[in-house]
Order: sequence, then C-alpha cells, then structure tokens
Amino acid sequence: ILEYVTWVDVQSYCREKFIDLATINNHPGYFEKLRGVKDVWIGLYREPWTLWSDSSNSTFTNWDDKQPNNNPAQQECGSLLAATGKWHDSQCETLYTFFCKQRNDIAVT
Ligand SMILES: [Ca+2]
Repeated sequence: ILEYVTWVDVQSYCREKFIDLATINNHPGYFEKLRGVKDVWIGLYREPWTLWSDSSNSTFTNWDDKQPNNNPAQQECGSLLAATGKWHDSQCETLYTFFCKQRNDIAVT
C-alpha cells in the first residue's frame, strides 16, 4: 500500500525503518519500481541540491526542464515525476509517496 506523506515525515520514517530517504542514481531497476506511482519524494533538499539526505553527494542529476524553479515559492524538497523520472523542487508539505534507501538499493514502501 502506498502512502502519501510530507517530505519531513518520509525522512523520519525512512531513518527509523531503513537507512534514509532514497538516493537516485542510474540504477536500471528503478524505473520499474515507479509503475503505477505518480509523484515521489527523493532525498534532496535545498540548499544545496547536490547533497542527499544521507549526506552523500549527488553526482547523478535528472532535473526536469527549468527545474528547480522554486515556483510557486518555498519549494525546498526534491521530488520525482514517476512518469518521466525527472526531478522537481516541490513544497515540502505536499503529500507524495516515497522511497526509502534500503542497503544500496531502493525500495518502494
Ligand atoms: Ca518546481
């Protein structure tokens, strides 16, 4: 069952149950896990956008056109559009589903 929660709630949940929010890389399996999902929180936070929630550096980026745009204001949390895999900055209070980082793979919970 997919849950829709705020970014901060995802971070506490993932840190308690797994390791942290998901980091996204070029892992070929991750698009398959996005089937049937709409918007997903990822472990990126402003600023800088180059650091994951687990403090690892983001070398892989996949921002959508004109993102991050902070429009409308206060878009401080990173999300991913499941249909395209592209990243957006979004308001942290938005309710999206999420990934947690589990070992070195990602898991949909
Ligand atoms: Ca945006």
